[in-house]
Amino acid sequence: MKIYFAASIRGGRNDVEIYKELINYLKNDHQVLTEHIGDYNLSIQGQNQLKDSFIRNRDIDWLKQSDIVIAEATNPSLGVGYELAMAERLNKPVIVLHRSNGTQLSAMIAGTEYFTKIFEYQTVEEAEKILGKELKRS
Ligand code: 6IA
Repeated sequence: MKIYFAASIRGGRNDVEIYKELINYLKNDHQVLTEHIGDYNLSIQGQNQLKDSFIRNRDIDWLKQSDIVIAEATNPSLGVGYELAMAERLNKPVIVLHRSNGTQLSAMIAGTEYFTKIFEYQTVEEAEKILGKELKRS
């Protein structure tokens, strides 16, 4: 399956280690189109040579190509919110992961009926179990 993994970049990179672990887990059985999300070097300084419009259009193309969108939404990110709204518009299956000991998930995500698969987790192992189970189903 082609997976579009969405997570915070300019919203803050505190959870990059978690993104990396989840992406590596998904890569065992699937193609992750957005591997760079788990890349330490993609910081606020990273990819500065790329124009924002290029990044945006490339990401939307990938989102269109994907079979499913998986968002780690603990660290609030405008980009992830935008991608989730786009996934809804394109009718893509969506899984939202959110750490219970982190922030509170935005009402605009938690309150959107389209997002039926929102999962709270605490450890990466727990998140992997959720993803394993859900991806078997879809
Ligand atoms: O608002 P945010 O930056 O937190 O948005 C993060 C989301 O938007 C991610 O799920 C990405 O798919 C997408 N996104 C935002 N910025 C980039 C990017 N480079 N490269 C790829 N995808 C991105 C930004 C470089 C910048 C830090 C200089």
